[in-house]
Amino acid sequence: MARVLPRERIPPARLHEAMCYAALGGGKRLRPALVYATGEALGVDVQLIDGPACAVELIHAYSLVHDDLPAMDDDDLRRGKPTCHKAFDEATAILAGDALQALAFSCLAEKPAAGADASTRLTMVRHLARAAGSRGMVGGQMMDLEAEGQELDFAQLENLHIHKTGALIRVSVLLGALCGAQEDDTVVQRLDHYAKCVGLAFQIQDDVLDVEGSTEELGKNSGADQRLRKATYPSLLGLAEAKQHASVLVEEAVEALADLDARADILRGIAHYIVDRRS
Ligand code: GRG
Repeated sequence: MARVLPRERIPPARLHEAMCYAALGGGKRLRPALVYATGEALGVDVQLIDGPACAVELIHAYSLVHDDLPAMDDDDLRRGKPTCHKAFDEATAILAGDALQALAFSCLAEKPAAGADASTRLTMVRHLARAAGSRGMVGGQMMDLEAEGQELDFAQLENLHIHKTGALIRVSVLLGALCGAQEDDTVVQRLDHYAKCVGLAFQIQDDVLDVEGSTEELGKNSGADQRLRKATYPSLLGLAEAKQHASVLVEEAVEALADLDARADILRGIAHYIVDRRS
């Protein structure tokens, strides 16, 4: 990530500083971990997966910068530090997010991934664009904004999160898989099922932590969902049932990997980590 980001001192320095601040300032790195772990499960040399791994994390970093803006969630704390627009200013944060998104696609186009010929790289670009755009994450964010103060039923809430959080998690696994297999291989379908389950479980745990976690543990303000009157899994199902639902999804995710050998253990570990994590 540090290698692909522009140097902070190169003009426009303030923009480059804001990009590095947003992208290199911590975080769990879940999405790139999924890209690497999926490659590992398929026997791909993980050293060769940096391009897609950086691409998904850069999209994620941009989404957090924009999500924290006053026009969206209006948050002042992210990863234990002032949000990008607080550390810089709103206009710089918007531009930094825009530039991080563009950089993500250049990582796929310019940095050869393992086994990725030009046509596979084009497939990766197509999938990432869809997952990040209006039929994926950004579409989910729009649904989220429209749902503020509304009552959602379970299917509507799930659909929102399949887009807002799930799409990027799902494409992370897919990009890792494309480094070692063809799009229509059965193993890719199984990995995709794993990713769908893990994406939803991740969001449920995120909702649970927003209720149970402290601002200090999370590195972001806890209780934000209630303040913004957002529909969440705990508000819809209750805390205990939300946790139970997440555990069932994790089991389903691990089952989807049944045909894979011990090289898929990191993916199995990530599935469990998703619901055990405290931040
Ligand atoms: C603004 C274009 C745009 C999209 C925003 C992803 C997203 C869509 C908003 C983030 C808001 C949020 C709290 C979503 C819930 C799940 C989520 C993505 C949490 C943050 O991801 P983590 O926990 O963050 O992986 P770290 O900091 O660990 O990388």
